[in-house]
Amino acid sequence: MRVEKSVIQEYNNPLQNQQQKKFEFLAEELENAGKNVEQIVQKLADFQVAIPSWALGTGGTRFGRFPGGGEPGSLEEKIADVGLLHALNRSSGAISLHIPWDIPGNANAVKALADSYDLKFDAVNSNTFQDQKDQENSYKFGSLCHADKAVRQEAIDHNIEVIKYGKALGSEALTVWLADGSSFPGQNNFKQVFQNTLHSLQEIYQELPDHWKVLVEYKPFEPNFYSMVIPDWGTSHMLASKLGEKALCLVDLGHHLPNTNIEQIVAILMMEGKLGGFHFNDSKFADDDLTVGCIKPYQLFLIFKELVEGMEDPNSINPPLAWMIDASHNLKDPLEDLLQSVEAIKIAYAQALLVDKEELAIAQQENDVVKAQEILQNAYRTDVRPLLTASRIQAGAAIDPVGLYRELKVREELVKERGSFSMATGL
Ligand code: PSV
Ligand code: MN
Repeated sequence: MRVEKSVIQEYNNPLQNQQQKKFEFLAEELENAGKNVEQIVQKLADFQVAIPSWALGTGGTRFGRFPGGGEPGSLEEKIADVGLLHALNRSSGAISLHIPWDIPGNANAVKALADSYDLKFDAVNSNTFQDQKDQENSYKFGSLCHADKAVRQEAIDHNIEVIKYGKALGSEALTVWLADGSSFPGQNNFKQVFQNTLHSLQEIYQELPDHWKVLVEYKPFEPNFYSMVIPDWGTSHMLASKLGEKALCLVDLGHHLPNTNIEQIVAILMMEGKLGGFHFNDSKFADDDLTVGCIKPYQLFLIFKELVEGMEDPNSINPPLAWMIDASHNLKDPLEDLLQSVEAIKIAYAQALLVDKEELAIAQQENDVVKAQEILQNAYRTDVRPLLTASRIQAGAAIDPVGLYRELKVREELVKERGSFSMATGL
């Protein structure tokens, strides 16, 4: 199913007037406060966040999975789903693949298909956290960290193969997330598994094309509960520094213990030029994989405030970031959930763009804690949605992407096309 531009235009026409009024009201207020509204709307229109292939199907917990039907069963169908999202919001212009589930049979044809939806290929993800049917060794006790060189080699080769697929599709980054670790004291030698991981990553790094990056993701627990080989940003940073310039840290919002100050991590990594990418989601407890912004929208705003500060700093040494949603949907239609997530990300971005940096610097200099809080909360409490809508109209997206998705009965159409029992491959 494809959503044509004319359908979007027809949907927008009757809504445009009301939107214009809301936009003018807000724009005037912001212009009076010295903001460049046109520039903000342009930034929002340009903002793109990648969709991972594994977020297009219904996830589950270990207690069950309740698939909603019409899920994409092939790489081509996954691309079509992201194409749908991008047509509706014009902000989901990239797909992030997971190997081995998304191996492109004919890379040129897959690229052409993605092109027809105006999609790029974001970072490619390796998977050494499960065993595949044709695998010689088992990752049960680790992959890149494993005590046995043969297992490490198999995991290294897999990552190199992932780079090969990514190259064929025009991707420019490899994301490595390792489930490696131990669940019992004494199971692993902490130093040994770190060294093994470093040496394995060094071998992968050597195969990285010059213009590529490798993003090292960390996670404090799960599936291993006593120790993870890369549990935190410090370890990720240590590995990325030892590997070299093309290695950067990846922050996944769900990969922190409760109450971790993620915005501080973001600020410091960007200061060091070592923040490479971002996985968005939200959580109540840990890696809950909930819709972005559904639990802690203020935290998301504070993170974006640091991201914007880093991105807009002319002296920043941090490279451009790879943005991605990394979520799982147990209850909602995955595509609706993704539309909500993209919206939440753009809202936080818009709010962060409203922070008065100069005023904040003065308040900080004067230790005026009250003023500093007022400045942040003024930005956060601005209803920026008319700016987002304006950016969507500018980019040719639907004024209300979820509204149009429902009006077009997209899920029903997908169920008709693919059946009620088609299940997405991946996680
Ligand atoms: C691990 O929890 C993770 O966040 C990593 O990014 C994986 O690649 C992704 O989930 C899907 O398995
Ligand atoms: Mn992740």
